[in-house]
Amino acid sequence: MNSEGQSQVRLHDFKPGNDRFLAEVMSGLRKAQKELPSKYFYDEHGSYLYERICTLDEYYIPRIEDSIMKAYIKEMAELVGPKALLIEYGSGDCKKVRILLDHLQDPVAYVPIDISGEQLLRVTQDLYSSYPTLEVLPVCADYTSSFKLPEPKRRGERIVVYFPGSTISNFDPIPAKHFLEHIAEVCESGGALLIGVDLKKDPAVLHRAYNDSQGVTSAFNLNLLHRINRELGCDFQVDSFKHYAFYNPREGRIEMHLLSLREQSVHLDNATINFAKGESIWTESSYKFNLDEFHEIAAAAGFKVERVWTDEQQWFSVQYLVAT
Ligand code: AVJ
Repeated sequence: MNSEGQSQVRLHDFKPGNDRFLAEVMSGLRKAQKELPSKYFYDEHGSYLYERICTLDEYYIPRIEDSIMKAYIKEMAELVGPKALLIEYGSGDCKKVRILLDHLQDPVAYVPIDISGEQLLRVTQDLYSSYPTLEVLPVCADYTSSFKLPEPKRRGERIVVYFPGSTISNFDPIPAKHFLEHIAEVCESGGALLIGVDLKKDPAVLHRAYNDSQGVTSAFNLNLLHRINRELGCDFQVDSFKHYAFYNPREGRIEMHLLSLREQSVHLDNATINFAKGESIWTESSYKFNLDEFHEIAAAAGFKVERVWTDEQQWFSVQYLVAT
């Protein structure tokens, strides 16, 4: 405890440097179909915009996931069992996990993992105020790369990974399988994964969710260019690009792009990158699954689907997968 009576939070820091950011931006912009990794959306302002997206009526995911969590939390807590070590990938504002923390029986520790270090410190403080006896071990990392998990003081009965919000949707099928394999290793046998998985639905609903009427998703997409300008010294004319999102039914995914409204060039680390008028940068994929499709991916990664909860319309699912 410090003089303000707040506990000193120790951040386990594996935050990647700007060199990795630059390398990934450069290689993405050199491809025939230009692309940028969606994980870079979440700087301070991007995280704020994402939180605003999550309050929009059109963006159904958080609302429905939350209703599923509330309806079935007792069953979920029972499956997780006592003395679990709870790890969350992409913990963000750490609000979703609270319902679990409120219902789990004596979890040994909670390990939030997020790329945004500032936010992680803030929310860890809040968690300590709400759950004074819970050991919180925050990890700042790009969870798609390897890092060492901190050791909790008490030994847990099992490791349970929480991966809500259908963040798995951002991975292409092969990386998705690899990522789930990695989680299966982290959980060890007997551990489990509680995951939010978005489902296929009327494309009109999907279209509205990624083209909201207030333009928050557009601002979220364009913020990536502002971030690249600021952190990598690039010179994107952000108002010469336009948010473009559509459902690709063949691939079963929403694609977000940034369209160049005119012929233009940008400069990045001594390179010049040219854009034709109408050319796009592909910034995000958000896959929508059938329950069978996801079942197959989970099985291929070493998970048995133990329980699936959905809403009445089957727009979203929360699934409990056990590592085999
Ligand atoms: C955080 C990956 C679940 O794909 O729906 C929201 C991110 N992108 N609006 C999604 C996002 C545009 C979101 N996930």
